[in-house]
Amino acid sequence: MERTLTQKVLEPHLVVGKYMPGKEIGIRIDQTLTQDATGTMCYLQLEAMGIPKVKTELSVSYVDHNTIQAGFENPDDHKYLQTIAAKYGIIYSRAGNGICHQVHLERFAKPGKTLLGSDSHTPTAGGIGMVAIGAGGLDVAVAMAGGPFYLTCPKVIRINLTGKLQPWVSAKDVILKVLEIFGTKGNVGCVFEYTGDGVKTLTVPERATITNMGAECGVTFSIFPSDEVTRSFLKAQAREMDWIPLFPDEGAEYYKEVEINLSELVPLIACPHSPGNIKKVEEVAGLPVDQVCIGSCTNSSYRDLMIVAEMLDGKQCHPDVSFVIAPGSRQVLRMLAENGVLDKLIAAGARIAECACGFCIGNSQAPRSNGISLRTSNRNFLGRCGTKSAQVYLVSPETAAAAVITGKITDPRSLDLPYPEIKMPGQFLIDDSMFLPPSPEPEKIEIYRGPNIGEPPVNDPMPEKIDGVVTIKVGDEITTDHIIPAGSRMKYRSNVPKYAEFVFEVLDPDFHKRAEAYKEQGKHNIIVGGLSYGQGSSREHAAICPMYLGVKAVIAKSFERIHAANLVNFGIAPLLFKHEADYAEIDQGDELEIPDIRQKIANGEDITVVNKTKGKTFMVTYQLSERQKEILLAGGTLSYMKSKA
Ligand code: MIC
Ligand code: SF4
Repeated sequence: MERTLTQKVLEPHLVVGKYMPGKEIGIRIDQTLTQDATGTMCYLQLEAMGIPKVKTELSVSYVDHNTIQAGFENPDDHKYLQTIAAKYGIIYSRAGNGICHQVHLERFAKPGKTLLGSDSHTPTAGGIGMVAIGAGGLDVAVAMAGGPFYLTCPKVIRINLTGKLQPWVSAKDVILKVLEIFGTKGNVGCVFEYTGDGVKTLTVPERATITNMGAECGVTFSIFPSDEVTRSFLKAQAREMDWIPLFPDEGAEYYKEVEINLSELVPLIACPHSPGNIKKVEEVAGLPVDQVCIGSCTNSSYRDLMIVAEMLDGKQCHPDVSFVIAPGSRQVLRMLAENGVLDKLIAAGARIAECACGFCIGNSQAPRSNGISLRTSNRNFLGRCGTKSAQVYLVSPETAAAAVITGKITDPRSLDLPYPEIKMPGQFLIDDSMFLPPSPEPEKIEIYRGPNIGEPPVNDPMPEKIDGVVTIKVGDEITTDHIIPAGSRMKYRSNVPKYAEFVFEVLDPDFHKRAEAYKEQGKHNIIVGGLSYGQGSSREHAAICPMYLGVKAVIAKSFERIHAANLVNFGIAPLLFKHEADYAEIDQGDELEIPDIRQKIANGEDITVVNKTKGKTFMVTYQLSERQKEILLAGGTLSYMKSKA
C-alpha cells in the first residue's frame, strides 16, 4: 500500500502497537534534546530512574532559555546541566551557542530519524525530514532511559504547496496562512505533511520556520520531504553523509488535504493575543510601533538576518523604535561577523542580543506599558513578553525590517526597495567548539547542585474519591503561559515550591493562596477550563506546580496534547465535560465531589460529578489509554515506574 512520509518514518520506529491512526503507539526515539528551562527537571527525573548512561543514538542538552544571570539560580542550573551531561553521555551545548532548535537543525537533525525534545518547538527539525516531537521533560527522560515514547498514531493532513513565493513574502507568511486555515485549536492528534512542487522552492531553514509554528496549531509534528535541497543544506553543514531521500508514495491517502499556492500569498500578521489571529499586513498598516524584535527559533537563520541586513543597509532605525536582534546561533552570528553584515545591522541601530531565546520568552526586552511590539517569534500570548498591557504582533523578518525603517506596521512590498536575493551559502561556518562532549570517565564526575535545585516532587496515588473545590474557572484557549508564566519567573524552574507561587499569575495572582488554604483544609483543588486547555509550551511545570498546590483534576471542554500528557505524568486527572453546556453551570468556589474516581477510571466508565454547592450532578469522561490509566491511578509516571520496578 502507498504510504505517507509520516508512515514511512514512524513504522520502522514502532515498538508498541500497530500503525493505525487514532490508536496509541509507542515509538523508539533516536535523538533527544532538552533546553535548560525544562532540562533541570528532566535530568532530575532521569537521575531518579537510576540508569548509568543514556541509551539514545544522540542526546543534546542546550542552554538557551535562562541565560540572563541576574542571580545565582540560572548559572547554578547551567553547572548542574553541564555535570549531568558529562556523566550521562549527553552532549552539552553551552550558553552562547544558540537556540536549541536552530542549532539542532544545523548540526544534528537527520532525515528519517525520530527526535523527542522537552520543548514544544522541537518539530522545527521536521524541516529536514525528521519526525520531531515536543513533550514534557519526563517523557524525554524516559526516552533517554531507552523507553518508548507514546503518542496517538496521527491523522496525516497533506498541505500541498504549489507556485513560488513572490518577493517580500516568506516562509513565515506560509505558516501564518496555515494558522489562518487551521487555527490554534481542534488539531490535536494530527500532523502536517508538506508536499507538492512548491516544496523545492523552499530552503531547509525556510521549511523549518514552517514546521516550527505547526506547534501553534497543536499538531503533533510537521514534516517535509528530504530532497536535493535537503542534501545541499546538509552538504553545506559538512554532513552530506546524514542525507537520505525521503518522499511520500504517489497516491498515498491522507486524512485531509489542502492546497496553498505560494505565488498568491501576501505578507500576513498575527495580531494580539493569539498566533491564530491572522490578518493581512496591509489591513493593519500604519499602526505606530515601539519595538521590533527579530530572532527566536522561528526566524533567526542566516537567510533571515541577511535579508534584514540588506533591507537596512545604509538606513537608520526609526527614532521611536527599539530594535533588537537575537541571532539564532553562534554559526549565524559568526557568519554575519565574518561577511561584514553584522556591521550593517549595528550601524542601523540594532541592539544585538545573545544567541538565545531572550525576548521571545519575556526574560528581557519587555515593551513599554501599552507598547506595540512587532516580533518574528511564534507566540504573542497575553503577558508573555513581560508587559501585560503590551500588544505583540507576529510577522516575517521582511515585515519586521520594514517597520524598523518606517516606525509603523508596513507591508514590505509598499517600500520602494530593491528586493535582495539571498543565496544560501555553499558552506556554512562550522565551529563545534561550544559543544562539550560527554566525559570519557563518567564515574569521576561529581554532579553539581546549587541551592536552587530541589528534588522532583512525586504525587500520591489517585484517591478513591476527589472531594474538592473549583479553585479557578477559566475560559477557552488557556495557554501554559497563563498557567505558569515564564520570563522573569523562570529562574525558579528547579525550585517547585517557589515557582508554584506564580501559578495563574497573569489571570489571578491570588490563585496559589486559595489553593494552599484549601489544601490545608484537606480539600482537593480542581481547575475548570474551556476549549483547548493547555495550549502552547511543553513546560511540565504547568502540571507540576498545580500538583504541588494540591490540584487533583482539571475539568475542561478539550485539552491540547502535550499538556494533557503532562497532567497524566504528574497524576492530575484530565477530565472532559461530557456535555459542554455543563461548563456554564459551574462557578469558581463550587464544592465538587467525584465519588469512586479510581474505580471508574480503572473500569473505563464515565464519571458523575456532584456539585454540592449547586445541588446538581454532571458527567465527565476522559481519553486515556490503558497505560495512562495505570499511570494516573499510581499518582504519575515516577510512582508508576517505581511500582513496576
Ligand atoms: C516556549 O516557547 O514557550 C518555551 C519556553 O520554549 C517552552 C518551554 C518552556 O517553557 O521551558 C516550550 O515551547 O515548550
Ligand atoms: Fe526559545 Fe522562543 Fe523558541 Fe521557545 S519559542 S524555544 S522561548 S525561541
